[in-house]
Amino acid sequence: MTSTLESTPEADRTVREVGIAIIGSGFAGLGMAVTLTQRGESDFVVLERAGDVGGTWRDNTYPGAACDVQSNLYSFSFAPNPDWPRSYSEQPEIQAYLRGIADRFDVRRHCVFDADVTSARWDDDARRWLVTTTAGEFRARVLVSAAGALADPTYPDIRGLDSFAGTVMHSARWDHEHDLGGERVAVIGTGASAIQVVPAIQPVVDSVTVYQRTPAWVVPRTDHPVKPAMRRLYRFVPGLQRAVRAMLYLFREFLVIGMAKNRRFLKPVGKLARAHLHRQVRDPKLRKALTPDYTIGCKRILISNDYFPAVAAPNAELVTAGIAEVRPHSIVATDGVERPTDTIVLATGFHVTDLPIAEKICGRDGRTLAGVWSEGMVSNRSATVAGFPNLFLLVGPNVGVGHTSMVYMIESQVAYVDDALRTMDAEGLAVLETTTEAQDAYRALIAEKSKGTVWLAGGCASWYLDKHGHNTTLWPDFTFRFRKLTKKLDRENYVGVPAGAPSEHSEVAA
Ligand code: N01
Repeated sequence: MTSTLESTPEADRTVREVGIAIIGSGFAGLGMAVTLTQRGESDFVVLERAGDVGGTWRDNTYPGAACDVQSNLYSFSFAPNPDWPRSYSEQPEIQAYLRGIADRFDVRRHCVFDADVTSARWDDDARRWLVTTTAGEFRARVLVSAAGALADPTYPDIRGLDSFAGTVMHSARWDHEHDLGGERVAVIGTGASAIQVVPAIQPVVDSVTVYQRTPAWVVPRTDHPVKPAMRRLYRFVPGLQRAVRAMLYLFREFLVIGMAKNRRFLKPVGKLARAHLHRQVRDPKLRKALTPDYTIGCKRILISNDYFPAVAAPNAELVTAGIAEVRPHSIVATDGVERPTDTIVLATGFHVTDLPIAEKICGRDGRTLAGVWSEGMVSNRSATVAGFPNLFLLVGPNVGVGHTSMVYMIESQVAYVDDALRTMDAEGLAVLETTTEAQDAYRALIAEKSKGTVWLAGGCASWYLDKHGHNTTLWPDFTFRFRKLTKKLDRENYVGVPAGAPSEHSEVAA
């Protein structure tokens, strides 16, 4: 099998044969690509809709964008970086890290940039995925979707938003050409993105109005620069950085006890958040408006030292009344107050429970993944779906985490997918497909683990739950349990068709 990677117009008209097509080059896509490269697999492409690697860390360039997990943990275990300038890195450093990974592990030569996947269809006769992109067509034995869950912004359905005459930008699609200096800016949303945007822009704007639907629990950010001596130490004693990483990991896993097992253990975290609010906000009315009425942890716990001071600043206003309508030069709240506005920042999140990539992937019987998931996302071990042979999902259903590093989960998933690919090779399988029974069992496992957790019973609405109130996004347990569950392919939950065996669903049980 050959893979022609030159992106010449002539090549674009031909269908390129590849072993594995990976969609996306964020942490997940890169992690998969590095793993394949490391074991000598070279017959793969990484289809990237943008012009560079990085995924969400390439796209989220809003002022103040930073990670709320320490970099010693929020990085690949196989590529520690002794040179992180701060304990919690900012977006440019993380993006530089990911670009460095692509270079160091020679992944770029597999990347096809500006290749937006418009459809991926399983051809049961050919036993191949036919992947159509804006940079040409690919026929792949295996498709790995690493398109990400925080990839496609959600634009709110607010009356009159289209009629706004000023600038509207989503936090994930920041317009750096637009100068906010001296403007009256409205920020809609108070999630992880908003609480980073608001303090970053508050000092330069004329005024900032924060439209809050639900207040967030916010705890202090224990961020600090990493001293050069410490960086040297990390460089020469890598075991030290590994030890710090392990400590951070364990500390964060303790939160799961409170979130998923016994709510009592969340009490100290709640106290910390209340004390933080009290210390930073003196005005009792504002303090009350910023106090959540749901259990801490139900939504993502946010970390910030400058959000509350920014909202309490003289040129800031917190609006808790809903938005009635947007007019060409103003926003009218449901209490009737109209506020003149020059720019609207939508910090309104992403399509997480309705992943847009799912609309583009068509399985054996012609149904899209979105169609199969219309009543909620289902999978076996968060990675495979019955009816979608040779398809593997990274950062798909029930892999999300609110308390620790997503990179840990991604590495668990990559190991699982890699074991599946090795199994296919070792057994000479043309097709590997999970069973509906395995999928049902996994759904039941997730439902059982989710019962009584703070995400389901914490008294809030969040993007962790789908429209039916089911947890289809989060892994509701310790992350080491996910790693154990996905350490090896659960071969008994798959049907494999050997190469050369008759096509027509000639299922050979494992
Ligand atoms: O998005 P969100 P985000 N009218 O969905 C509000 C990761 N992340 O971009 O809470 C008015 O959390 C909505 O209100 P409500 C992280 O995983 C990580 O902030 O639904 N308001 C909410 O306040 C995070 O969880 C970092 O009532 C509307 C906000 O918009 C995920 O990204 C940094 C509205 C959306 O919050 C998403 O965070 C940033 C409407 N019509 C992000 N619609 C790190 O540091 C929505 N809202 C790693």
